[in-house]
Amino acid sequence: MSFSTWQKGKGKLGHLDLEGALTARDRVGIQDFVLLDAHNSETAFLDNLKKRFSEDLIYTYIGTLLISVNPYKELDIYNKKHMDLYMGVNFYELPPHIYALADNAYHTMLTEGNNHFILISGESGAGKTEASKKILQYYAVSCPSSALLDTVRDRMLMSNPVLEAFGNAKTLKNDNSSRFGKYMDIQFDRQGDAVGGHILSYLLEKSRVVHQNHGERNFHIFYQLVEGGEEDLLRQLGLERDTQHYNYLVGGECANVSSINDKNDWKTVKNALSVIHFDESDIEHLFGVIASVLHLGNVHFDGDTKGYAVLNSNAELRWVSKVLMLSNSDLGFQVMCPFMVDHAVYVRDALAKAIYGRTFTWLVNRINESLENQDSTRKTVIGLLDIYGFEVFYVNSFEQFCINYCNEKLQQLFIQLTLKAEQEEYEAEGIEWEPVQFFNNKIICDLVEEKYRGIISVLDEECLRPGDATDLTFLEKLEEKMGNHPHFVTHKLADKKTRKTLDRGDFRLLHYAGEVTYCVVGFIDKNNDLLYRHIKEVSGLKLRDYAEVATQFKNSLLELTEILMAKEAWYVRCLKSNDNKQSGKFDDVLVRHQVKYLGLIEHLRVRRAGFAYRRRYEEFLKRYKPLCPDTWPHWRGVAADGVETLVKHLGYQPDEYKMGRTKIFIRYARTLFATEDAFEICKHELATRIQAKYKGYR
Ligand code: AD9
Ligand code: MG
Repeated sequence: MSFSTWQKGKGKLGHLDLEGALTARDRVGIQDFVLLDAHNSETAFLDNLKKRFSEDLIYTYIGTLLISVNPYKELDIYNKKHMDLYMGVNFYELPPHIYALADNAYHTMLTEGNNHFILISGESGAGKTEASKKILQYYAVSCPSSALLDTVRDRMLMSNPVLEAFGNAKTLKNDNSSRFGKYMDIQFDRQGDAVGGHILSYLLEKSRVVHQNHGERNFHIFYQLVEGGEEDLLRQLGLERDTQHYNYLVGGECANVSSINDKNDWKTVKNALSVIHFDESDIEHLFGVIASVLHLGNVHFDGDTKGYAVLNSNAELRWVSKVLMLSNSDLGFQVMCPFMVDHAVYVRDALAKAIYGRTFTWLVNRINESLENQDSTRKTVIGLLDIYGFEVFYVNSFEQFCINYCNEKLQQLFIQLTLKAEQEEYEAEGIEWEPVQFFNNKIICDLVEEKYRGIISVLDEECLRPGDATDLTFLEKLEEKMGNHPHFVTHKLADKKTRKTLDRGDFRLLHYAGEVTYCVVGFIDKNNDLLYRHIKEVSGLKLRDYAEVATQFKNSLLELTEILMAKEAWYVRCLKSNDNKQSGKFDDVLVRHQVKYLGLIEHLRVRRAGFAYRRRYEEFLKRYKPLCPDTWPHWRGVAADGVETLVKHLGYQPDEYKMGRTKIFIRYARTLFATEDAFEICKHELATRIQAKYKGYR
């Protein structure tokens, strides 16, 4: 809004016709739910989303929260032209876009000098990773630039294809599903240049290396290497150009996927590695490790007369030693203690998983080294959080348990930062308030993570208990401890009707996003993540591996929560439009379910009844006092009175703001934008006047 419009509208800032300002293309549906007429009705909410979706308008706001509905098709809205359009423009001036959110976070960071993070959430396949890539691209292209910084920026962008190759895989939900959690800090200097970055990764799904469910694949990098690797490289690594040749690649029976071009992706990854500054020997080492895993998977054991494992052939193991640059004796052709065949296979798989897991950690560390900013001057950051989304399969195991627990934690963070904190602040500030009811999923977080009583504690106890602990004894312990919990049920505890839907080895959790039935098989083993001592010595792995996986994960999520709580939050809530990855299809039931469990209607209620913006009296007055002759250049009284004088002069209407104990609360973002515009003009006019005066003196 220009200064003149604002002046004309003075006295009725809250009643401006925002719809008139929308582009013609955006007349379909309302671009901010806060402006929707039908009060908070779920049906009106869904109708609006659907209407917009049918016009390829996948983004809608609730205030400053961005909802994104996966279109499953390429839209022509992510180009340089669009980036330029959204640069430095306020939320309400253009149709909603992920660039608008990225830009607003960036400019707030610059003006306020504080740290921010963007929480991207939604279930598997909803579009989180795509959203995070678009934000990163926006910063890379739009922020000021210099030759030196271009290198940092290129590296930041190129870290994506590398981490996706090693950490993403095709699942039944998503052809490019993140199988690790990722938090990336982008560091900016005072001028707003992106000068460095740092990545934290969370619990990689290592079990995928040795086993894939039907219709799923191993991590992309294996197929990329086999399909796209140069002839010389494959020869050097002893690999065949045939994914079907490798046991670790055939489990899911779907090596070829129409949406994935492994050959091209190989080139992208190779190029990305060189941008990140991997030299030839790093690359040789890296793919040596990947090849070693493929060879390991082809190591076969026969049983001797007593059933002990005997190597079927030495050839594969020789290749493992060669590509890992070990001597043959290191990898033990003569195993010290005899294993039964099953046991030998188990040890082989454990080694493959450990090697891959360590390589992934090494890769993240190397990327971090290349993104590190040497300059010690003060920097502010925008953190991007893109984790694996909530997922439910036909069979759910330890991995889904960890992933879904992580999603519970993020939902809890969202609740704490928005619904709960918001309402508590009104109370603390003495603002009249009608509380909005919402489902608080803390009860489920506690069920999983509470010390001594939670599922993770029970699991650890079983893992550490000497003797005969098994997955089933773990389940029994759970039944003893959780018996009456309203979000926990097993075959034994269930009523007659529910019992039919559960096997004896299952437990079911009633998550915030829906019910998930977990099969306990493998929980103890995966939580232990044991590697035999002598194998660790050979592979240089440390005994630190002996730590309970779920507890480590829990602690890392706790640390993450602390990192995030110290920053200002922005939210992107991604919705899946349908379960078949079909372009342009809007499945009402599926979307309604997500809208419900993500608490979007509650969020809208709080937003509507609440205030878009608040600022301490002192800060508000300091910034805007030039806008009123009574407060400029000094206000000698109490700050709150100064603010009251100032906003009355600006023509704020009584419904537009409230005076709290320490802060002013402004109901509509547009009121603040108008004030901000007036401030800019005022600054400009002041500067022009000073210049003119100066000229006059000369
Ligand atoms: V998971 O939790 O990692 O399994 P994500 O990350 O939420 O999941 P992802 O971003 O990978 O989902 O999106 C899944 C697929 O949806 C992509 O591969 C695209 O084919 C498609 N997608 C998502 N967002 C967009 C978009 N803005 N435009 C076009 C999109 N296609
Ligand atoms: Mg993802």
